[in-house]
Amino acid sequence: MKPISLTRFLIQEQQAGHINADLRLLIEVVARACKTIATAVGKGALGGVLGDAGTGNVQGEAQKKLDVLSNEILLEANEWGGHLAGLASEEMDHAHPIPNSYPKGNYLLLFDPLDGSSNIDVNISVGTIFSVLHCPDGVSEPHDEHFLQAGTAQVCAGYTTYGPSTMLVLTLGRGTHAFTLDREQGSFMLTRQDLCIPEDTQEFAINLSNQRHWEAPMQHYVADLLAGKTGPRGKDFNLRWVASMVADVHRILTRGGIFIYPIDAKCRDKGGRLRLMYEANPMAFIVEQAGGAASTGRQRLLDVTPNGLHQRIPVFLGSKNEVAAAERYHLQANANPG
Ligand code: AFP
Repeated sequence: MKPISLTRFLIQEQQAGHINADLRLLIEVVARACKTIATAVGKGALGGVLGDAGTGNVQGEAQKKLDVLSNEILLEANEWGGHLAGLASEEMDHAHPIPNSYPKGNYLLLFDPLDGSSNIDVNISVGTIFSVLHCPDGVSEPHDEHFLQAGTAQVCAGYTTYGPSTMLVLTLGRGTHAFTLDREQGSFMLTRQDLCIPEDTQEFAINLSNQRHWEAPMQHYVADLLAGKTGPRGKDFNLRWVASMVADVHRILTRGGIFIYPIDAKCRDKGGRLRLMYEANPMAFIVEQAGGAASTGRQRLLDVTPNGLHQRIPVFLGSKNEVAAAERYHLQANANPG
């Protein structure tokens, strides 16, 4: 049977009363913007958009030209449609209100316009991550604080991965589904409905070069993974680390695994490496809706109450039994400190 398009999928969701017209429009607009980003990323050196932009973002990170371009593409696509009250991005210091010259809607859109951008110049998959919240009632000019809602408040989350194929992975709170871009038609087509992450895994994703900076429970947990079949876990594990969260999470959604970016001595004063609002929360929603789990190592990630738009957080996500195993090392350490 011919796969249905994203548009038809969203119309069916609206006809079933699961989403309204504004949310359908929002997702269509974001998907269209991601197609534009896919074209720019796909040009590589021919597009004159590789390399550094010569600017820095609020994170203190050097911006790639494609970071800036992707951010502009998402801003321009979403400002005028009347579905949003405001936007927030990894690449912008503060929330971006919808200009008064445009109609406003009731949704807040947060995004990392190009995650993994340090991989751009070496032609490794990168992606766009987005999250949708309700704008609080009575707020017409949303500021940073209006975005600070727990991950459980998300109405939609998704990412696009710009890899060998361009794929959009989406959850509306009723399962997680994958769409593949048909480059001839220019449409995202539903290629995987109700993704289901295997509960157990033998594959973990972590930047092992930080091992000496980890807290004791992390040292212990990973040492037991590396001990393999003859160690406490009784099975061998494989390691994969793309250093592009979208690529690592997409692999885990497809075949299982656990992705970890823990607190370590290098990032402790910042609260972690990955950002809560537009990286960890949308990915946690997507993973939970695919039967996986997402944790800070000590609590469910979606329950965290945000305290800053660019707040960072430790992330453990993927196969739920493996996330639970990693949590046990941390909870046992809490129970028996020292
Ligand atoms: P960039 O967007 O700066 O490449 O960072 C990517 C990322 O936020 C996430 O996608 C990766 O999992 C993680 O950082 C990689 O971090 P390390 O470079 O410290 O391994």
